[in-house]
Amino acid sequence: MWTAANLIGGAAADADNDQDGMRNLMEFVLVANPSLGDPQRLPVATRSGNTMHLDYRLRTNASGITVTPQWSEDMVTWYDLTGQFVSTVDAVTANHRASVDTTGKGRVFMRLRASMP
Ligand SMILES: [Ca+2]
Ligand SMILES: [Ca+2]
Repeated sequence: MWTAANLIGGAAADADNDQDGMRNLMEFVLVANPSLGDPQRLPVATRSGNTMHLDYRLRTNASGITVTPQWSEDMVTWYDLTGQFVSTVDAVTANHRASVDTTGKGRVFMRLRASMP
């Protein structure tokens, strides 16, 4: 239904129809448009003192899809974080924040990983 409504009926979850760098599954969980480049839906990383945050808006009705925030120092080995609920936005979306302590670390990268069975 979501793929039909967004003009990508039958497209694979790992395809990037609009070539904006977000695969269709990520477009779905971030409530983005799979047929239109919409970078404003991407997670935003900020740093406050020795803490790095990743803020993102998630679909709340994406049952069966697991979204895991992760961090890495080398973009090879990734470690899972627990995203914290921040606030409800509307009937189908909510804001979340994941944080990592950067004390003693070199570069810190963060990302979201979405997977479904
Ligand atoms: Ca895309
Ligand atoms: Ca898009």
